[in-house]
Amino acid sequence: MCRSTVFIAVCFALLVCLASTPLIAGRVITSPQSATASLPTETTYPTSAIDKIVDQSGLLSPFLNGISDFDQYLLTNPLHDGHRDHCYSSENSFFGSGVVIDLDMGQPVLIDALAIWNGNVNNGANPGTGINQFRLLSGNTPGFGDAIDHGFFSIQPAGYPIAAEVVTLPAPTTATYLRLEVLTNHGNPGHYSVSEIAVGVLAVPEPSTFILLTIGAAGLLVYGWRRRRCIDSMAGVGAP
Ligand SMILES: [Ca+2]
Repeated sequence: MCRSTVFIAVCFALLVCLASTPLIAGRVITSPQSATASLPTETTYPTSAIDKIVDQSGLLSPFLNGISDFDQYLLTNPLHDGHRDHCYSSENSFFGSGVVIDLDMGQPVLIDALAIWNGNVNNGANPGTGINQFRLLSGNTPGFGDAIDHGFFSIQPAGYPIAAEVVTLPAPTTATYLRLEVLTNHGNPGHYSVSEIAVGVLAVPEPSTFILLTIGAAGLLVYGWRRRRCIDSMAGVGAP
């Protein structure tokens, strides 16, 4: 087999690898676009509304939404202040009757982890309100008719100030919506609470970027082939 043929075969193999391998460029931390809860907000504290879990309220060191690296940010041990105005606290916690929190990412994204600052409302006085066990679902329709069940998880009672706990999905999944089906809290008989939830999103190049990369690789392949052919041709000029 001549050298130019080998060169073309190698380049073609690399091109096939490029075309068939998802290019994952890292994991960023992102707030869901919005959140809803099946239970109303605690009547006594109407400011403890569900939108407070997706607006970075209470985080002592905020992240750049959709830009900060998920792992690097969490390595700084970002804390939450636990203030009632910066978290969600439910009116009651009648678990077993479809208690859910739904998160809307606004568009399909490749999700592989959650960062949860659990509930410990009233500046650290109520760790029993924090979420204990929950089931995680994802989907691309608001009604979760196409839901994927990612299984059951358990998170620890929050200390004070509140540190994040990372929940990693069994496998990355593309979804617009996430649902936490809250099964138990850490013992408070009246309410459950959560301070903040952010999502770890794997960055995948846009299709247009991917096409440009592929075209570029194909161009390099052709250029290299022509250059190699030229070199082979020149080497053969003086041969006996
Ligand atoms: Ca918050």
